[in-house]
Amino acid sequence: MSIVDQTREGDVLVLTINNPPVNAFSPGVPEGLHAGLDAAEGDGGIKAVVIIGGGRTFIAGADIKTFDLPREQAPDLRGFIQRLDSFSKPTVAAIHGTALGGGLEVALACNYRVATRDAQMGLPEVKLGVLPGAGGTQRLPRVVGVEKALEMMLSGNPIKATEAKQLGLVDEIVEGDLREGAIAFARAHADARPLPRVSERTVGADPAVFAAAREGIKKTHRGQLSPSLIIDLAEMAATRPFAEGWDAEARLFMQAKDSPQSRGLRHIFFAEREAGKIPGITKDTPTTEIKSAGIIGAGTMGGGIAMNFLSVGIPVTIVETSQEALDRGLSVIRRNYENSAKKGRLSMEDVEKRMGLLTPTLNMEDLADADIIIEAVFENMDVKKDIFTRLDAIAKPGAILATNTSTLDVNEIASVTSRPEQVIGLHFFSPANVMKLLEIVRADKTSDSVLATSMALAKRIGKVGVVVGVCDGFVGNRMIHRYGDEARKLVEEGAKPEDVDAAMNALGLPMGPFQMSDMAGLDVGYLIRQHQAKVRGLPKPDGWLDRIVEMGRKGQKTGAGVYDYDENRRPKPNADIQRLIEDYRTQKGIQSRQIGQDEITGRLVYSLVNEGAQILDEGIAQRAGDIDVIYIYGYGFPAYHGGPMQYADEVGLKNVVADLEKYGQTPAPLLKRLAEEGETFAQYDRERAGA
Ligand code: 3H9
Repeated sequence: MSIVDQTREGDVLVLTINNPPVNAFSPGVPEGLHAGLDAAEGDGGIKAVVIIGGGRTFIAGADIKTFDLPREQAPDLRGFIQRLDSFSKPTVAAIHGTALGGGLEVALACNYRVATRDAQMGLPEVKLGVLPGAGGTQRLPRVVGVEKALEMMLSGNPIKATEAKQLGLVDEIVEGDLREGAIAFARAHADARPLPRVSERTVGADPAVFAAAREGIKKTHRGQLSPSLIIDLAEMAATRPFAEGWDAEARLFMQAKDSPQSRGLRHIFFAEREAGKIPGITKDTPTTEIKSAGIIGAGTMGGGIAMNFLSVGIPVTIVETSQEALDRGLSVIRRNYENSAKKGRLSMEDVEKRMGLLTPTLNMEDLADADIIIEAVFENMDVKKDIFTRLDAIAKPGAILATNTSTLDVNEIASVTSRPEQVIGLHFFSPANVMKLLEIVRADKTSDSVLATSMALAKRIGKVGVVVGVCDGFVGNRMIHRYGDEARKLVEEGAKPEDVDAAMNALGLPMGPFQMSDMAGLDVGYLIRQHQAKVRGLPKPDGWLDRIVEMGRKGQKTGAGVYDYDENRRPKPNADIQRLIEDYRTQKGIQSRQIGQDEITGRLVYSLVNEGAQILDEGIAQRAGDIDVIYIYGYGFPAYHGGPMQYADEVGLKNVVADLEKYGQTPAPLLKRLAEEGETFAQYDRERAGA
């Protein structure tokens, strides 16, 4: 089997691409396809050509791994598409699986497209910070209309073959064998002349469509480059000759591809997939099928966790200590589902189906049959130990015993059971039914099978699972504590809280540190600081933020925290708070100074990076990429910056170290070493993976 097989089926030449797993347009593919067209051209007996994917899919796009290669070494997708578009014999794309990006662009340059009913097609380039760069911006609008093409290219989401058929993007749905159907279709159109070519079509559009799209991306893609380039190119498709749009597309594709935003998004694409790989865990590691779940605690966390299971059809038994708490928990779950139904995301029938899978109980013994039990009660070691002692007696052999703790030592929790190998941390993020991150905490004795089952479970319930080790706060919260410390210090030194938040908003985070802590509740951090000081025998903390909490301002839940809140929960700075901060500085003898946005951004992000480097060095995180995935899916760090570690790579680790030192922070040894060696976190990850 070669990378592109040529098979003659009478008067039709079938070119089958064999480049597993997703038939990306890698080196060798264009050469193979050109050879196929040469063969078809040179053989008078061949009347038509079918292009089809071997394995599970048609072409899933350009090979993203080749994006950093010098242009002459990268596979020439555009060159092949240009030839395909002017080919003298009919060409048919036979699509199954997903025709994405360059894959759909190949199909659009064929004269005809046929597809299986379950195939999907789309132009997801925007998700990688680029744009369809092989004719997609010019051809798709000419086929499906400008408005639909913009919707597809700006969302990056694929459409189903049935919709594609209605839109004219697919000529025929093949019900039986795709290959045979495509050959029959090709034969039936072998003599059609002139050959239909999308590049020869024209399309018009109301200028208002582009204005609306430009307005729309301010909300959906704030601060991003490629969406606006996509709109410019769609406008060219509607107003300029094909050749002009095609040339402009090549130029703008390179501009987008070479941007830090695209590097950030590509980094995350691969980091997310790498995060699923754990040394020592293979396809052969045994896993258990999770057919039922038990959850202890029907509060905000427990309820949210339950919804993840119910939504994918896994029955849940939920335990509380009082009927009242149980009823309250159930009604919140129901209300959440009903709200989704009101928004049209779910039918009422689905709501009932999901609620029907939920069994409320006051009796922990009812968890005896559950395949996994997740404890989601408040953060108190004694309570958790008591629960795990009881669970050990109740749960069936082989059941996974998980804790949703965000700070406590999972080893200590596991130690009270007779089966610590079955114990794991599953740290969901609030709201647990929405946030995509799941920190999977591997304790000292957690078995490989429990770990592998938990990773598979994460995928099944639509989460991105990242394996972390045991330490205070694991990866995400341990880093966010350092970030919070730095944010408070910036205000101490002279910045206003709103300036600190504004800097993070400008970076693309939906919330800055104070907006976030007001939402989470200021008393949470306050209690942690008080507790830590007590444990270390230090005096009672008396920061400016502690003083705000002591005024009774605990954040949004009390209507006021660092900010005041109106009925729409919009934060507004408060003059009294500003005075409190100024008085605080005077009392402590701090000379206030102007702090610019760059300094704020740098100090906050580098505090994350510095702690991240330490976490990496301690082996709590497996890879810098894992940390980035955690920050994007758990903390709203913009994906187009690639996460804090990738951000630091872009800035240059030498510069990060210099800035940390300038602002009085001690760089972590690993960070310092990488900076001195001129390395990046990405290189560090690659070297450790042995690549
Ligand atoms: C483009 O086309 C630009 C052009 O317009 C212009 C050029 C001039 N390249 O996701 P999975 C790997 S931009 C290289 O786990 P699934 C992936 O890393 C491209 N590798 O499977 C993983 O590797 P590993 C536009 C790729 O079944 C393995 O394949 N296209 C590519 O859950 C399996 O992937 C896209 O953006 C690629 N294009 O989902 C499509 N795609 O096993 C991006 C995948 O070593 N891809 N890999 O970890 C996807 O959306 C999903 O992978 C897909 C399959 C839906 C196809």
